[in-house]
Amino acid sequence: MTISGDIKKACAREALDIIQNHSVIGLGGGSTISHLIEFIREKPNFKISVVTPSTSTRLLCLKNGLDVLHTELVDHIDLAFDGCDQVDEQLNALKSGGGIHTKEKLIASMADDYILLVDESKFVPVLTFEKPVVLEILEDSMAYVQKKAELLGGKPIMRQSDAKDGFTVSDNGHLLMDVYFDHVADISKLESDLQAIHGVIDTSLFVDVATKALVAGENNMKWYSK
Ligand code: ABF
Repeated sequence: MTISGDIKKACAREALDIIQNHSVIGLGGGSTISHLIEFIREKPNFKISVVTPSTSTRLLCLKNGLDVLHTELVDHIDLAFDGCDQVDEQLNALKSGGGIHTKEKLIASMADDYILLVDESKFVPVLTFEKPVVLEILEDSMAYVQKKAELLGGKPIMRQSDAKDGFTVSDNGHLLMDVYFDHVADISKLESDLQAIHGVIDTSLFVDVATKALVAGENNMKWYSK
């Protein structure tokens, strides 16, 4: 199913309505967030400050005249918004885009609410794991984490960068490992088992992280809360 940009725009516009003026908001990545940034710019006399883990989102905010704060100086965020690849009915989510999930989870933990903005094609009863769980790992732990991920039933593949014909390095200077799972019986257990592997910095499985989700369909919009 191809999702029209109009659905993503409608989702972003609905999200705009809950942002208070003079608040500090977190913005993740993806096209829906890009629409939200454009809508914020269009709102007259609307002054908000942004915290973001995403370089492309930071640049887009600056180009749109938004005030972007240095994350290291922020200890509280009113609302944080993000996209994801898939979210289930318990608001567990899988994100596997740019490998910035470690910082995305930091932003989420700082926020009173962490809200996923998705089109209905991404809202599923149970996560299907068509996309990999991404691990940010310490370089020294590569072979060890690969072995542990295989013992958990995963198929680990180090993320390669064609440009540098070597391993992709995250914004934090660590390596990224894409782990594919055919089937996951217990998402919470998988997340805690992966987190327990020494060398794993964080995973792109968001279990008990999102507090709300806004799901946009062709003709409807639905809010979900934890
Ligand atoms: C990002 O949002 C990634 O996790 C994910 O790939 C992307 C999807 O957002 P959208 O559907 O709005 O493009 O955070």
